Amino acid sequence: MFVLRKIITYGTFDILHVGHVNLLRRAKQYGDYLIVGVSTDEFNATKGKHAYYPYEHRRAIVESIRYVDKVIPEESWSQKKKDIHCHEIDTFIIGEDWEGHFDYLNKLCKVIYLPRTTGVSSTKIKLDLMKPKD
Ligand code: C2G
Repeated sequence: MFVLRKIITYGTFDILHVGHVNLLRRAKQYGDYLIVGVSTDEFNATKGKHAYYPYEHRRAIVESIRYVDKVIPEESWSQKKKDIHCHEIDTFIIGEDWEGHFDYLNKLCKVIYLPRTTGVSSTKIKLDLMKPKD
């Protein structure tokens, strides 16, 4: 019987760039079904982040990515255990900038930290676009 290997990851995914796409593509290689928890605007505020795109846009953009099978809202730091349980997740994956922060989930599922893509970030894009054209 074929068992669906389910993966979950979370993030803001503002101003989508190749770092996000690399993470999602590599995460999908660990299973068959990838769920992405996209941070709501309210949750972003608790992360001290103000996304350029509102949640509805970021959700629609992430949903359109071929590696992504389902998007759920990320509304709190504490929802991961419930998500892993109710979506029957086998593997939690996130970028290594979070190394160690989610080890507590390894009682429920595999926890994997993937290398980040260097040289690109939404913040860098915003700063570069603000620079006067030479
Ligand atoms: N990422 C990456 N390389 C980059 C930028 C981001 O691999 N150059 C990864 C991050 O490590 C993360 C994902 O892309 O796994 C989404 O990044 P963000 O949108 O910045 O997510 P973040 O604000 O870190 O939110 O509960 C977890 C948080 O919601 C994660």
